[in-house]
Amino acid sequence: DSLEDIDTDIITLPRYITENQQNIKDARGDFTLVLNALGFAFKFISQTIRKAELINLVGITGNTNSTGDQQKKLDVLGDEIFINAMKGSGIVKLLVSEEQDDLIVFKHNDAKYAVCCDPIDGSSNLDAGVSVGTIVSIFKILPGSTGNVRDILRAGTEMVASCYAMYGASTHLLISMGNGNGVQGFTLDNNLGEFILVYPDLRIPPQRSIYSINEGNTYYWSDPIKQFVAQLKEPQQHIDGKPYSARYIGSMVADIHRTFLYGGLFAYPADAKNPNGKLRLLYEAFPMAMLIEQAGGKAVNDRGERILDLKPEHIHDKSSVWMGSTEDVDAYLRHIGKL
Ligand code: AHM
Ligand code: MG
Repeated sequence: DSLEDIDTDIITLPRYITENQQNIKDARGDFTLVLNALGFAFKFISQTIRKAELINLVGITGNTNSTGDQQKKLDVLGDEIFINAMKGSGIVKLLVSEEQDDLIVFKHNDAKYAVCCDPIDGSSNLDAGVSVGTIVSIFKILPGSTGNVRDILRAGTEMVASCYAMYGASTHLLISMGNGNGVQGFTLDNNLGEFILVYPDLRIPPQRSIYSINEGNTYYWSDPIKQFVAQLKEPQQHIDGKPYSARYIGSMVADIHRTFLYGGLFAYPADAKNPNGKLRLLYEAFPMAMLIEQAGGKAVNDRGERILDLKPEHIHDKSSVWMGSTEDVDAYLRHIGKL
């Protein structure tokens, strides 16, 4: 590479936000502060995960989190990093974290945003070096509110932004500011310490014969879901008589990231063990549904209802999910008679 090949006019995350400020829902300068704090949290968690193997952080702490899963040291650290970054921004009033039973209310009087997050999603995969991520939804607190749970128990359509960071071979960040602004994909340049725009206006392919589901749960599924998945494994007319391929990492961010780039269908349906599915509405289903829709895809629950129209009753509510390429989600909707 010669020096002439170096692009000196790259678009960093702060630059993207500054240049697109007029298109961002409700955003003045203060939304930039939220994004700066998020960017910092993602970099910090990314570094910590990469260090973890070396300094032997990996292991069970012995505590369990609010959802009863075994909690690992990295979950605790990721959670602390995230909470402190949001607190430090001075602009976030409310925070929901998968790792905290209760809503966190910060003291900043004029803070305007509510953030919901899963600090390290897919953490059961960490020891195997599989990609994990942080998933985030952002709401603006209601006019006149001083910050309480009603600012958060709202339909997904009211999010002002959502994003996820994936800590893989590199650290990727996909973000949507809603309002038809689409999805922007950034990759962390470790030397610069900046997220660089590498996938502007990412679109999800309209169809791809890939399904991503934990088929080990088949026994617990309802008959319509068993039938639908069985059918995917039969020759499909619309794809030259080939059946679908199975891809399941078991780390939502990684499975969704592949779905963004290649297309296909990701699902976590309800089953006899998890009557509302496994994934959390506020910080897993909502942000992913917003990103998927903004990229041209679809996201529904088992009953075929649009995820973003759902409204949680409790901060840790769950939802079944079917999301990804429009035509593949439509195949499910047709199967259940909703299209
Ligand atoms: P977590 O938030 O405790 O990490 O669980 C969420 C993860 C998702 O990343 C993934 O899609 C799903 O759980 C996998 O669940 P399963 O192991 O039941 O297939
Ligand atoms: Mg999770």
